[in-house]
Amino acid sequence: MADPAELAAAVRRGDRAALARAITLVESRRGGDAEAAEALLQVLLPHTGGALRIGVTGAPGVGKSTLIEALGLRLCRAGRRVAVLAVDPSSSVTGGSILGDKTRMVELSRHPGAFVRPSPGGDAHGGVGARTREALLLCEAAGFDVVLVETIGTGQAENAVHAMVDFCLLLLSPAAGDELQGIKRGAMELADGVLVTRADGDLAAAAELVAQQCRFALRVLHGGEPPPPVVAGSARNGTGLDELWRTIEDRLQQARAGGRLQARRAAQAGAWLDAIVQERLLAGFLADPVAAAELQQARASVARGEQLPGAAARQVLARRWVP
Ligand SMILES: Nc1nc2c(ncn2[C@@H]2O[C@H](COP(=O)(O)OP(=O)(O)OP(=O)(O)O)[C@@H](O)[C@H]2O)c(=O)[nH]1
Ligand SMILES: [Mg+2]
Repeated sequence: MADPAELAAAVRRGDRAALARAITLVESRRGGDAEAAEALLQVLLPHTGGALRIGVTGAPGVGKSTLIEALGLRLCRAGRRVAVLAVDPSSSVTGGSILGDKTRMVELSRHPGAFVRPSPGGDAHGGVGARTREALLLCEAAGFDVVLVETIGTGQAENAVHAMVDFCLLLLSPAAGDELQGIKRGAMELADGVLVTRADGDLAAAAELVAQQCRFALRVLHGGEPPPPVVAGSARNGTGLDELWRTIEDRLQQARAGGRLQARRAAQAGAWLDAIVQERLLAGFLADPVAAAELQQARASVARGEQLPGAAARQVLARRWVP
């Protein structure tokens, strides 16, 4: 592996192979790579922050990849540089180098203005990759001005992606019929905007109807606040995609002008720090064999009903300042 300064310089030049290597480095779990990854990110940090960070969520099969490819191509043709971080649930099996379904985003992947990167879908990370945040920063350092993050459509995906993007776009399909009743309130609450897909062919009218219902639901949900925008569109024939993008850009422009974008990113960085501290405290604790054994005993005692969890936890923790 090249030294961090060299790799950083290559990433900054927009060298795709270097960017891919850099992402592989931050995703690596090999001993020693963590330090190299940290050094790399530290060097590149001043060059990050320049992209519009957009998360795309929605139920499995709703059309996230299709939308990202269609929207990404439009943006590339308009001269933007677009990076896509897609969590590929199958790549933890295949080794993380190819998209599970190779037919997806093929055209976008070939566009010189685009970079498409599938990442292993870590199961513990709520529908985004374990290192998606780091990958996002690397894409920014490489000069991409739009980064699209596709999640696995799982229950936790909205939370996880919301914690790292400027704008969380929720996709709804009119095909599901009672879609609005079925969609979790949490997903709606976290959405910064909604696209009702498949507004083409037979479903065009249904999509408009779902969009109207959705606008109403969001107005109620957000009380007096301006509700997130809802657009009906089609990734297949491109209807509504220009409107969708204009809306997203307008919102982000307003958020920037009002200081909300900077505040959101600052809060995200703080929460990211907290999550790492918690993760490392726990890992440090469990790596201590004595602590792990005591925890095991405490668990048995609690299971037998001899102790309350609160008291047992206090005992386990009392004898050590967790590193
Ligand atoms: N008619 C129509 N079909 C669409 C549209 N968008 C997606 N589809 C179809 O819906 C199917 C699923 O699309 P994907 O883009 O793979 O959905 P996804 O949300 O990325 O799926 P997962 O990543 O597996 O959760 C594909 O067969 C698409 O062709 C659309 O706007 N109109
Ligand atoms: Mg997909």
